[in-house]
Amino acid sequence: MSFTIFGPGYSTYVRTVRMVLEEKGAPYELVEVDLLKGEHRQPAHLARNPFGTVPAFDHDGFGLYESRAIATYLDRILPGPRLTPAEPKAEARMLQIQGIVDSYAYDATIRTIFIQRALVGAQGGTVDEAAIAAARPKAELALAEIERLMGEGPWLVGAEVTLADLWLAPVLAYFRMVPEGQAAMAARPGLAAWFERIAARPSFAKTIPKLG
Ligand SMILES: N[C@@H](CCC(=O)N[C@@H](CS)C(=O)NCC(=O)O)C(=O)O
Repeated sequence: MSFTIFGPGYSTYVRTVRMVLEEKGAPYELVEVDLLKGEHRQPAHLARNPFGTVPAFDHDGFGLYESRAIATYLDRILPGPRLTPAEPKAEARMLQIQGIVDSYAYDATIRTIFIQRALVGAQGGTVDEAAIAAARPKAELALAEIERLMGEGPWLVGAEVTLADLWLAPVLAYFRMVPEGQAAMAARPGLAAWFERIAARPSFAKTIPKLG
């Protein structure tokens, strides 16, 4: 079996799919598609994914895009610990947290706050403080909800690591690098403790992006 992920190692969603493969102990190839150079809008990548997002994925000629589809497929076909709970309520909780990350947390924490502070600001551009101010309560609500839903833990959906953990970890890894993320995490000790646990897993350590 040959798995290929197309996208940059610094993308949060690419990292999530890589973490799935690392949790399963499956080898894969990462083919760089650099967003900063606009390679995701070039014909070669649009042929894999006409929406121009990353990751795209290939398994022995079976092409896929959309991280949930890729991760669920890998979880189904690969041996190793299941990353989707069998119990219906736990599975629903996992899907709910994936939905919160996709629909609310990612836009506020990464697309707005992290990109403004860590990319625009760091490169001497004019930081859009109004956009950050508008995104901040949305980011905080998303994290508060995930912490509430997590309950006792130790993982986001109970006793085992699931796709929900792999959805949130790369997002918080970046958000913690900017002051708004540090403040949000300081206010959420349950989530901060969860982050230390997920960051201690080999799947996290093996996928740390090379920045700069
Ligand atoms: N719905 C997509 C979202 C993926 C996504 O937003 N990826 C970001 C990088 S982390 C991206 O491709 N950004 C470039 C763009 O939107 O033009 C998925 O689940 O795979």
